[in-house]
Amino acid sequence: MNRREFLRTGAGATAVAAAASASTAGTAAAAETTEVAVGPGGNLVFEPSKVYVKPGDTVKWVWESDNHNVQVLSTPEGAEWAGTEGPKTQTYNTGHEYEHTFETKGTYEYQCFPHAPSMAGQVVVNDSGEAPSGGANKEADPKHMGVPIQAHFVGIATILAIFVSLMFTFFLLKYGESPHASGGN
Ligand SMILES: [Cu+2]
Repeated sequence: MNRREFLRTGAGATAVAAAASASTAGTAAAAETTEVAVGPGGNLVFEPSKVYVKPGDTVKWVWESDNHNVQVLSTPEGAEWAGTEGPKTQTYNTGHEYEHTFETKGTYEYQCFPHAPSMAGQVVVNDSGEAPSGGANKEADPKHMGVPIQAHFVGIATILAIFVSLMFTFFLLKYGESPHASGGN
């Protein structure tokens, strides 16, 4: 291979690599890994207990105390997730790491079998990888999850009510007295 051929090949390879990385960036936008501490400080919790990720993102559980596992309770339809290896009584100790890449959107529920039901967590896979209402609150209380829709409904109902009463007032002022007034004549 002479120098010119080498340069041409090099340029070609660079172009191919650039194209490949460009198309990779276009299709799989920055897959991320979210860490969940397992039993931090000896507390029987997953921290954070609820995480939001995008399809293709990975959640990595890192054991910070002993005798815990990740037992899957439910997955979205069509999704497969087995949790930590072995039977549900199989536990792992400090330093253990377990990770899973989530592809299917929806809510995944899991618990630590020996410390259930209090030691439990959720993985929510959605397009944004953020909590639904603004994203700031990653620890949204599940009891409040239905509120945004109701809040929208109340807001729309309030606007409608104001509009209707304004229209009522308008027509009352414009036409309201005329039947009585003319009838009185
Ligand atoms: Cu546990």
